[in-house]
Amino acid sequence: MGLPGRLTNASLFLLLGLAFATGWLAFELSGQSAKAVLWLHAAAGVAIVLLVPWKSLVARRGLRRKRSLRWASVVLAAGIAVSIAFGFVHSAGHPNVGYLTAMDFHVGAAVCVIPFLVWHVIARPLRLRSTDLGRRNFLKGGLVAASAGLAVALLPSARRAPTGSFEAAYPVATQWMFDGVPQLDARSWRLAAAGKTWAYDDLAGFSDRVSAVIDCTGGWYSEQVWEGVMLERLLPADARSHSSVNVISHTGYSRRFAIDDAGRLLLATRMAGAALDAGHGYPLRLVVPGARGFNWVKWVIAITIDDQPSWWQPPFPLQ
Ligand SMILES: Nc1nc2c(c(=O)[nH]1)N[C@H]1C(S)=C(S)[C@@H](COP(=O)(O)O)O[C@H]1N2
Ligand SMILES: [Mo]
Repeated sequence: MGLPGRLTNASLFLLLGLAFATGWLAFELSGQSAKAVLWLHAAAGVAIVLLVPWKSLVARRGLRRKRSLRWASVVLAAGIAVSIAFGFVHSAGHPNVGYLTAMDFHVGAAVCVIPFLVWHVIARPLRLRSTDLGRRNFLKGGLVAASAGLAVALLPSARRAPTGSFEAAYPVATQWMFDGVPQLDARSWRLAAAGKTWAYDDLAGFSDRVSAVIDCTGGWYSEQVWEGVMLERLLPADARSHSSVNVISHTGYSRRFAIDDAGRLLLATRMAGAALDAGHGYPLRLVVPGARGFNWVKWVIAITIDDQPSWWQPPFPLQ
């Protein structure tokens, strides 16, 4: 069963685009809404693997032509191979590889190949012809897509959380990227919330309780009982006339939320009945039921409300 090289190339390009788009989107989603997106993501990965025999014919022909920058094509192929391999490692149930997680390698390699992929399609443009899109090739494409979709059902990750995360014993501390763990002293710590200042003991006196799953994009989740004060209680009565609420960490890390979502945000001083420890955000951390871990700002020191739209922030934290 042959596929024309041109069609193989165009399909791979589309599949890589799909894998990138669904990968990033899945990082923003949690719970059931992530499921379909991750299914597509995994199926795109499997389909790329299924196309390797055809692509290797194309690539062998290309390499023989000794064009300039051949090494860049090799780096691109190797990067994609590493990313996909660690995607399978994660889905097969091996969260950690040395100090890093399989997800670190999976995402890291994918991000590194972006410039190489852009270069590749500029230097070796796709040349699809209308004759490539005949009925037989559509059937072959459908067969690849169906096999990929079925293969995903066989992956162990299909039987985990909808995000593919493992249920984990709660790790010591997980950072998005570069934040350190500040050692804060609750006696001098203050929370500035929309014009009012709160001391730790004021907040520790509340006992609003929420059971919620923290699901980190690194690939683990844990359900815990969080206790503290519903954020809305600290806002002025007219808060709802504003658009968004910004929750800011001692480290400068911050996340913004629509004011209509403020009602489900909890500022926690305790987890599982005990005061938070430094790694988990002591003295105060945000709990955002239904949202990925990177929204759960730790070491909160300030809360502001304003009229900027809630999406007025980088889609992912930058630190
Ligand atoms: N200030 C700050 N808050 C943060 C982070 C960070 O790097 N800095 N990482 C986030 C990420 S990615 C996750 S998954 C959770 C992890 O919380 P934990 O360390 O209590 O498990 O904290 C979030 N809050
Ligand atoms: Mo995370």
